[in-house]
Amino acid sequence: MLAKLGARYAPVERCDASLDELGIFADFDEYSGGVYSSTMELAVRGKPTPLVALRWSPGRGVRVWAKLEWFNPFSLSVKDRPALLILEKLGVPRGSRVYEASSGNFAVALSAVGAVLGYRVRVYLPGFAGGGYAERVARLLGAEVVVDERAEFTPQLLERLRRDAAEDGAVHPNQFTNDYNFEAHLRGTAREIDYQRLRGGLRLRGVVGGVGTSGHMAAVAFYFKSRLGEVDVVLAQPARGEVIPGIRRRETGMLWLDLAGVYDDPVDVTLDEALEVVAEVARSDGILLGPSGGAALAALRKHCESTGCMQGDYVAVIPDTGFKYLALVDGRAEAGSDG
Ligand code: E1U
Repeated sequence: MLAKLGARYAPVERCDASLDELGIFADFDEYSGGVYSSTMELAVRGKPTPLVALRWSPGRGVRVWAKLEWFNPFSLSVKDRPALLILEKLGVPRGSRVYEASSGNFAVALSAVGAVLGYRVRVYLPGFAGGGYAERVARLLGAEVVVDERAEFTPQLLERLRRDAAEDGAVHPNQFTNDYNFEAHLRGTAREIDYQRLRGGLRLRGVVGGVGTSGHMAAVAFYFKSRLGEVDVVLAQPARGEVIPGIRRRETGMLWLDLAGVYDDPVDVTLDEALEVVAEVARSDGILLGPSGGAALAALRKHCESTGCMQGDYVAVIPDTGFKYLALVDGRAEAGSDG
């Protein structure tokens, strides 16, 4: 260490070597970008989010690449993309009221963009999201939060939201039916994966993810079916009676899966199965996926075991980080390791 600092004799009181001589500038050009004039610019232009090969694998010959969507700066999730595009296209004037239903991440993304653009945001969350990261972060961002304990999944909040929005003259972006949700992922998430697979020399065999509104996985499936023809699309949904934050069962209503030519039902995954994979990946790769990311990989493993996977590369979209769900992730992972 002392030699690296240019020391001829120890102890060193002063380092005579210049930064140049220390080789600090040797690989200065490896940075590209990284400077943004505002958080909005970072959210729009700070792309692509990383695609990283995992040591974790569902079986021999299958390599999984994780697209880490928690690198989006506002909601630390895949939901920055639709929130930004939808609000841009709506062109809502400053000071307007904006109401939206969400299971968590879209609420945070909208609250963050609303804080920057000067909207009065109100978000409606279903019971299971109450007290979690979304309620607390959205409030910190200045949004009003309504938690409806009776709602088991997000679309059940829409009737009340529409009534309130009509009374208050609020704008309702409606992530569930707004096609800019799908488009944000077609132009963003899917195109980035395409660029990254070409850069990384991937033999892309399949794409994997969970479904809520279906915006991101319908776009990714549509993109790669159009571009490559033969590609496995493996989707995860919670098994009946299970709650996995951010994803829900197909029959609760999703607009874009048919459009994307995805007719097979998603693979059923329990919360325990999802969290088991979260714990496995934490120990194999040192990163903590959110439960829906764990569900996506659990669905891939089931798919490989039942239908068989092609040899080659699968890209899994990981919507957010397990750091948001520590009580959930920690409790189950601990239980798993004890048993
Ligand atoms: O339709 P929901 O309410 O189940 O989810 C919508 C959305 C939200 O309001 O934040 N969340 C989607 C989501 C997510 O937060 C996580 C952690 N994983 C997966 C998804 C599914 O993404 P989508 O593109 O299908 O909405």
